[in-house]
Amino acid sequence: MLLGLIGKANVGKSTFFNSATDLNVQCGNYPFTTISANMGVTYARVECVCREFSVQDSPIHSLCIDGVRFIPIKLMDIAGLIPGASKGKGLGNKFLDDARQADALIHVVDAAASTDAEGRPVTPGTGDPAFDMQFVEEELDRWVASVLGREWGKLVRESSNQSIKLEHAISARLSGLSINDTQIVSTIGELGLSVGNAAEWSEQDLLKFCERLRAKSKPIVIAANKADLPSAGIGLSNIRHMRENAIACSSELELLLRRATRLKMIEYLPGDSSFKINEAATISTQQRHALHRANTFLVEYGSTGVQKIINKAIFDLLKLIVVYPVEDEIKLTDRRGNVLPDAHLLPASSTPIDLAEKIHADLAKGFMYAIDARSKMRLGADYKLKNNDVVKIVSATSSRR
Ligand SMILES: Nc1nc2c(ncn2[C@@H]2O[C@H](COP(=O)(O)OP(=O)(O)OP(=O)(O)O)[C@@H](O)[C@H]2O)c(=O)[nH]1
Ligand SMILES: [Mg+2]
Repeated sequence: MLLGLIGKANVGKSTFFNSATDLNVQCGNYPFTTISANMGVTYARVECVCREFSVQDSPIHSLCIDGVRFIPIKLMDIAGLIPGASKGKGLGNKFLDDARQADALIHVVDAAASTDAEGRPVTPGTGDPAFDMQFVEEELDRWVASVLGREWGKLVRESSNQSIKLEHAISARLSGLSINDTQIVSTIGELGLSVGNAAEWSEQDLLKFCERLRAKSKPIVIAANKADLPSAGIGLSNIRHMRENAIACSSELELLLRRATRLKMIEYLPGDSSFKINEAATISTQQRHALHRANTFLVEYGSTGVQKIINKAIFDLLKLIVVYPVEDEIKLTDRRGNVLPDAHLLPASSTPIDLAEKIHADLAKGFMYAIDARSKMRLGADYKLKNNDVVKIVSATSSRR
């Protein structure tokens, strides 16, 4: 699973990326700072099951701090776009090609209206975040439409001559969007279009069709960034007018809090609603001032918004669940005695075989059954895993691992 950061040029995508991954890619107050996509790892924040089981865990790949578990997921920072990107303007299709790989998108918007449509800095409050938001999504839709439109006549002809179902021809052409035939058929139905007269679809029909397909295959959460700037008030309400579940955030303040945490000036976990200053640390007046700014933001918004946005993408858009595999269902350990060693993010309808597959292909090959650590009941191959399940996989091949 991969989350992608998209948005107009110069809205703070790379700052969001750095704040969420602890990496340090280039940021700058001008458009097209990022040219090639950056890849990193961020984390979902959940309440760990260690408290429920009253165990002291020792995770390996994920992280548990005082009962708060951080589970890794890949995050991609993508080049910015400007109006006309689907026709190649700015960095054009490069951006769109990268966006295609993501399973869900975080659309970063400059809520402070401090940049024009092409990402150039302007007096804060004079930009138009609502317009930006609309054009970015339209560019995505137009790009899908251009991929399909280029070959529409050919696809329709092939599907009637060679009796390939049209939905199949479409899903094959849009393979990067990971959209299935059923979704395509249901979208055609929702729009009152028909497969029978696909040759007659207007350009507008095709665009509407692509808009729906894109929304289904690349769900989006809006990150109303730069919400720390005074000019963000109006921008935020305009954004929320269009998308009421947009989340206000300040990537810059999240970055600041993480750096202060690394320097041991404060105690703070990503997603926290407050932080504690370590009075023994040496903190300059300027640093205290910056921390005060962050605190004011947390009091007003409840958090910096960065973790909330990542969690929304993982749990609301992708509807992933958290599952803890163990080798000993009594002690909840792996073979080395690590307690609750791992937590995995899996699609909601996953089975124990899917979990085994994620751990090791061999484990899945010899799958016999799984054991639920809570009930100690056996779970079959077709059991649908639930959020926070702790399971042992019993496999004929497990001893070879
Ligand atoms: N005040 C404030 N400034 C921010 C915030 N996030 C980013 N910025 C500033 O916005 C400018 C652009 O940041 P980047 O992260 O480079 O933006 P980008 O969207 O990656 O830009 P491109 O790669 O050029 O598309 C920089 O000057 C950042 O310091 C924020 O939350 N608050
Ligand atoms: Mg960038």
